[in-house]
Amino acid sequence: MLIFYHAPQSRSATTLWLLEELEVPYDMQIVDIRAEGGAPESYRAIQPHKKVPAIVHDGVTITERAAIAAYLADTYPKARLAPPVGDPRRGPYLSWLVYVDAVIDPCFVAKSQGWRYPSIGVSFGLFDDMVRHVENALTDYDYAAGDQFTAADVSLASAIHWGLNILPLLPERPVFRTYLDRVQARAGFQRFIAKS
Ligand SMILES: N[C@@H](CCC(=O)N[C@@H](CS)C(=O)NCC(=O)O)C(=O)O
Repeated sequence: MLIFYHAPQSRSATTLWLLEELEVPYDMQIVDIRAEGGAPESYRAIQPHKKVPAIVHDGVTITERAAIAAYLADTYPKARLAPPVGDPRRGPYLSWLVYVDAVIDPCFVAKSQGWRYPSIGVSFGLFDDMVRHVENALTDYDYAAGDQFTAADVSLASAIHWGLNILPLLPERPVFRTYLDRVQARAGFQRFIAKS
């Protein structure tokens, strides 16, 4: 039994897309994070900061989007969205999965808030370094972890989409657009759009 806690047009959309790529059954619970005062206090028992996404799988609660993605992709290997232990793509895959939430997301927040900070001593580093890293990676390879679409691409493409089209604060790069076109042509993405 898989319960998915979601709020439309939020970071949990990434998890919704991943679930549609995996093609597994789930029970979606909408969390009203935009209510006055945020989500209900009772939801804190699932997510301590009252944020989405969260999942409960067979009675076990998993929070943090990157952890949820890694957990789901490993739990449902039939979809082949996680290179297995021993596969040389496993390292890059995990690095990108975490990089999206540990570096890209806070870089977006810092940029949108107009924060100024030194390059040394801030864990997520500088926005321009992040842009260069993502551009270089997508110039070298079709997908985050190389030649194969993985759960890391769901996260990376979601971040690029938000950065280019929603916020928007990511500079235009041809590889960002061709990458989005490539991953958004997938049937899993179309199923996700139909459920959004
Ligand atoms: N570190 C969390 C962040 C999730 C997050 O920021 N979720 C936002 C949605 S965009 C949220 O639930 N916000 C509601 C709130 O802050 O009360 C994760 O990666 O899962």
